[in-house]
Amino acid sequence: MSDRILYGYWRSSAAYRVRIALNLKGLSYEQRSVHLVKNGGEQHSADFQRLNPNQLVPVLVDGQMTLNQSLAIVDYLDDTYPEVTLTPSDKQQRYLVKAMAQDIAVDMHPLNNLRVLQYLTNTLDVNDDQKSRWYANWIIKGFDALEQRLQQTRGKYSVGDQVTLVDVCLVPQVYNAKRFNVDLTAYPNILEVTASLNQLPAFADAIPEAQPDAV
Ligand SMILES: N[C@@H](CCC(=O)N[C@@H](CS)C(=O)NCC(=O)O)C(=O)O
Repeated sequence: MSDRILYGYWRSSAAYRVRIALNLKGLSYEQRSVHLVKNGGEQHSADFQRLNPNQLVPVLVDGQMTLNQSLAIVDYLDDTYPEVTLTPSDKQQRYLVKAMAQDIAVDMHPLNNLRVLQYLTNTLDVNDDQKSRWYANWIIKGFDALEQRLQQTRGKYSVGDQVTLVDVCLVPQVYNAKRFNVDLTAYPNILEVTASLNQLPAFADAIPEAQPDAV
């Protein structure tokens, strides 16, 4: 038992980010699964809404602290457990890392979130082909820009040779894109960086299929 609890779901990319960050820092945690589809979605249950009224995973409970929003959680972990930090101390690098992470987590990911896709299908009557085009559109817009930027910033990883918050956001986004069959051949930098990251145990242990609630 750990007094650190991560409420998440194996296929949630935002929870995947937090798993990577916890693993990189060597912090143990108990996982509690919030099934995003079963029974209309457990994220909508009264119990879960007490933890996060926004009805989204992840939520991290760490002692007295209960936090949602994966980027805020990683920030909190960096402040609280600074032995391994995911934002560089150099000011210019630090804000570059934050901006690139937000390019993925703020500008790309929410457009393809489950509730957005469900709204397209269930309320707007969008068909499967249109939904796939919607999905791919936002991946391509985001990855076109990221691919360009990586030409300037990358080393072994997204920004130089240290693992940063950008990497924590990138790997789950690439996982999602592959899951939805988006063609990524135009993004050699993204694919190379992701391949290097996935060799690290902290990333390998966080993959969705390795989680206890994976089906
Ligand atoms: N900005 C939030 C996003 C959280 C989020 O979108 N979580 C998704 C899974 S990746 C979710 O819970 N979706 C449930 C739904 O759409 O109903 C974060 O970074 O934590």
